Amino acid sequence: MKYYITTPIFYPNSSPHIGTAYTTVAADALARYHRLLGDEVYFLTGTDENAQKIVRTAEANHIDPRTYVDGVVERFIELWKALDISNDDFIRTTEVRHQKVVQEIFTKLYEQGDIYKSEYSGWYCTPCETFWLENKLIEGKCPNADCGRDVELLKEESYFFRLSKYQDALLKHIGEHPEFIQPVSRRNEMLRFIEGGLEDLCVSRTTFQWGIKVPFDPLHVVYVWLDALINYISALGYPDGENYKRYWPADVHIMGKDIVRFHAVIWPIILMALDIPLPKVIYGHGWYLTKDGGKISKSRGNVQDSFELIERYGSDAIRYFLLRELQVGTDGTYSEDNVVERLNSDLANDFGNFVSRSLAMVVKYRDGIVPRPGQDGSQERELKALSHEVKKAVEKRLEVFDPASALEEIWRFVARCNKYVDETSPWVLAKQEEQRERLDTVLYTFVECIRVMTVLTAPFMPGLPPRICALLGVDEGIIRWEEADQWGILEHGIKVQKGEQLFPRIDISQYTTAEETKTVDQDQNQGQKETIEPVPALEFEPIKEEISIEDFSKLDLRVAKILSAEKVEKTDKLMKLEVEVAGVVRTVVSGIAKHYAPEDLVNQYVVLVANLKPTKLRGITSQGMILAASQGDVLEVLTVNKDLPGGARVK
Ligand code: ME8
Repeated sequence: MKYYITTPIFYPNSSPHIGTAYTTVAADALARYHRLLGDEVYFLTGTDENAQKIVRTAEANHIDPRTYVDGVVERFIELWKALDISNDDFIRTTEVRHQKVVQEIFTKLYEQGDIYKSEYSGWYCTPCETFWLENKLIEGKCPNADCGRDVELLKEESYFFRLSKYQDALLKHIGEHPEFIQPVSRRNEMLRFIEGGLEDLCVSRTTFQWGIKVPFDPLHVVYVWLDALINYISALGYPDGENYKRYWPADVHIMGKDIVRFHAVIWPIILMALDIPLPKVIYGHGWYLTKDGGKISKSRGNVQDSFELIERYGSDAIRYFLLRELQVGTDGTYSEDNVVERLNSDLANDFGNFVSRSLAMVVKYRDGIVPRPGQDGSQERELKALSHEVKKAVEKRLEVFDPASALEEIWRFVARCNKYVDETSPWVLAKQEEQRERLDTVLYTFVECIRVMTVLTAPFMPGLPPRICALLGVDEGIIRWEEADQWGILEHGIKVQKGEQLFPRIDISQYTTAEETKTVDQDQNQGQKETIEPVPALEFEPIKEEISIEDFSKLDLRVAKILSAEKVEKTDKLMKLEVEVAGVVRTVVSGIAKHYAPEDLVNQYVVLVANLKPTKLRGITSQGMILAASQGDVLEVLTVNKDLPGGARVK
């Protein structure tokens, strides 16, 4: 069986974050699961680069869009690598292979009359890259529930795509294929939306030139969504490529609920107009929200560095958290505390502990040699029956794209394994010679339980099979889905090792104190805390009261580029600065005028406290504060000399 699965192609207008990572990890788990089933899988992800917002962000950073996207795309590729994403291809919409297909399709649709030229007069939301009719706006702003930002009035000559012509055919398709849009809540939303009437869609822009040119009218660039959706077939080499013939139609397009509308309306209509089969499923998952309920998103700036998280907790733990926490059809809450909680309870206590306890007993009672088992008792029979039940349940859950429930099922088995250790009490059996065979059965069952757990979790935590196989002294060929619930797969006589904890428990407070007060046990001061020489108290301001890492993390420090500087009239201390940070220009009033001439500051990259409440100084609203070091009469503004753009985080 072939299985073609895709993620959205993400806008590289800033680095990927934990929300973007969710979709990609979910698609990866499904791709890995299907590979384990023996399916021929093609897994596609990539980046959507021809958007107006890319032009805007690049302009704000004073670099050309191409250089800008090249840098950010590199971050996406690195993150997917760090998260063990097993995509078969990565498509960039700035690649010629994609542009060629978009141009061919645009021309074909124009020639057959599905695209026509007219004039667009209406509104555009650049953050959402969406056209809006006046009557859809809410108080003059973008009506998208998660956006609500300013829209711009557009009046330009444009090409239009006849969505309206295909409305009935689309409704018919959705009616006949209840599985087409999932979960059902999204299907209902889409039905209501389409039944409300489809307007023809504006599919070209003339007010900027970044993008794919309309081949027969190069003043126009193709509207980013028409261009982006085509990636799912251009990457396969549509119309003649072998991969296209082999893998299309897609088995599932996975995405967040925000963009289901584009995939459930524009995309099927493009395909219908081209007379190409439609994808089998469009699946829209919920969002990861922060603790205070806001969506994690680039534009809200509430994004935590994913690389840091992976380094701290490991890719498997982050993958596990992301997949376990977002329940089907709802939104999930992301916070680092929640990650630690899941890691400690599910991974360290339940999974890791079972593996280390049981292997330690094989080492202790049988020198690490897995013994030949005797007859099963009722506990082994119960375990085996549960493994069949759980494997079936996982398959069912994954058929409906629900990794959270699949993991919940697997943890029923993990919990049963832990209970088995307590019930069988090998430490008691080990004291009774007549129980030798019973202990052999229990120890053998332990390692088989580890194998079952490893196969079942392999799609979700791909880092585990190599680690566990190394502990068991076997090759990764034992990771076979169809054998997950068969028993007696591992040969007796193999030699196992206890190894290190798979998931060491994390103590978040210890983690932060360890960072703050480094103990230097490795060198000659073994075990002693680093001591700081006391400093003459009078000369320096006393060090302030301790704060927690949480308090510190409330500060949003950013690199900011000084665009202009002028002294504030009638003061000798204040300087008015215009700084550029994350594509936005802000005014900051700073008490540095005695120490700098304005021309010394322009073009310097400084550190800005970006989330300080604005305040008025001499009638000027100051939006933040720049950092400077000072002692006595000396003051120096902190500057950043490496090539970092305005907007880069300082931590
Ligand atoms: O929309 N929780 O790109 P995009 C869960 N280029 N998922 C989240 C999330 C969150 N907080 N934030 C983002 C685009 N996502 C277009 C797609 S496809 C032909 C073109 C995920 O960079 C989720 O999958 O804005 C969402 O749909 C996607 O990122 C939006 O990514």
